[in-house]
Amino acid sequence: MDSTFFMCKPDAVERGLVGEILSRLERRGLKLVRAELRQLDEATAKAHYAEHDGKPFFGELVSFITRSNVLVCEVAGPKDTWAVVRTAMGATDPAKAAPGTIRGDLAIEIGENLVHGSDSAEAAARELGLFFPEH
Ligand code: IDP
Ligand code: MG
Repeated sequence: MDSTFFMCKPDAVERGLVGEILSRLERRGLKLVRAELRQLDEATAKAHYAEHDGKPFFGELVSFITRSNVLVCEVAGPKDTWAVVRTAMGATDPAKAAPGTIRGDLAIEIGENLVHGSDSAEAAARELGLFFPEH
């Protein structure tokens, strides 16, 4: 099995959409390997989103992702799981995300786009290491 990192963001937990979101991944045939609700501290949020440091939305992004619990997950599938998950998530801007995707069906604002998924095999390894260092 091939694993990726996936996160239900604070808006997903606050809106009670975690079950709906995980259900979509499970119905697709993906497996939940581990999952934990936690409130991210600022250092972890900044490390996770380091590639966006310096962009105009970085401060807003860090305060959003740390404002309440997220569900951090390891999700596994037969191959290229990061890409399968990204397709299921839809475009970053929910207003432009296709119907049938998580963001396209359940969100509308870019700053409240419900989910995170690693964007490459390398990012999946890095992010799983950041959030589940004991494994
Ligand atoms: P991704 O989540 O689809 O990988 P990225 O470009 O990596 O998208 O951006 C990371 C996160 O930063 C997005 O999911 C979104 O929460 C936030 N973000 C990206 N662009 C904007 C923006 O223009 N305004 C506010 N938040 C943004
Ligand atoms: Mg990204």
